Amino acid sequence: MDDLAADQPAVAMPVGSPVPGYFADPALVAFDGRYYVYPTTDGSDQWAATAFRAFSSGDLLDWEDHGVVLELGRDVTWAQRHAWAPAAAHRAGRYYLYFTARTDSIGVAVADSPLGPFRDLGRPLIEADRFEGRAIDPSVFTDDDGTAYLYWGNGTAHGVPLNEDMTSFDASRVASWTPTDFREAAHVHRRGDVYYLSWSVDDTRDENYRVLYATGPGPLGPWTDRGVLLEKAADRGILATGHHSVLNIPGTDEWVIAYHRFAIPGGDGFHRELAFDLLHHQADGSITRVVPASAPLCIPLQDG
Ligand code: FUB
Repeated sequence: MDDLAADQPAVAMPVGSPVPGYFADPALVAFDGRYYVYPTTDGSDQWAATAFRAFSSGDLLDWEDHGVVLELGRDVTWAQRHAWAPAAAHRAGRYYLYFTARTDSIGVAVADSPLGPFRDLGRPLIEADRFEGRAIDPSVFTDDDGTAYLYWGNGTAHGVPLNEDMTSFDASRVASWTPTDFREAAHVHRRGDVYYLSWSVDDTRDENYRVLYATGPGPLGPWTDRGVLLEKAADRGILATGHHSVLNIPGTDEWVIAYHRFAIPGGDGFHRELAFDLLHHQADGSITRVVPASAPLCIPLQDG
């Protein structure tokens, strides 16, 4: 780890996390035969991180740290702090990094490689107060027809098709929902004809931070509640499991949920660590509630 790690307090390092260190809000994706994870860098009071790092892996187990790929202030002139909750997407040879900054706005930066250098739009993609609730926690879902959708929100969840350029959208097409107990981190994935909206409940500083989900017939709902997807395993010291992303391992029916939890041992809402688990979809459209594991997960990724 380099200079950013030096800012982290001298709490014992976590065990059992695929990416050692204090990180949260993982966006787990597969690009061009390799896994990438883009997290929030944690370990500072009030989540004051100023940069985004990227990690890559061939098997989900061994991760290479590629360092900072986007730095607020230097690369993003409209924001200095609170680099939170990135999301990544790929279209036509370009890579898009969506991110929260300033605690209330969402930006997007573009690169020719998953590792940057990312060029920011020069202004927020979603300004604070443009839509109901706080503009944080972007995530991207690309449907089978190639249409990409952006989701975000705190207090209210929003979703909208992105334009072809991936850096704009028609505001009149924004759909908004208040899923049960919705706090933040709306995420959509699809398996077959079923679309899944999942989201985090409670406060990331509370050990009960958890993930609920709903299903629907399309990427913008309407949504039917399906209950808890992921919650703490307090008996094993696994707490505050939330702010996730879901990845279908390309070419398979294997699914992985990436999320964060209080770092083990000694973590809290500002000292979180990443965790991965398998997701098991059922024929009736439900997903088996995740039993959070303590051990790292390894799934080699084939080229393609
Ligand atoms: O990491 C900073 C914030 O904490 C995120 O934006 C929220 O989703 C919560 O995880």
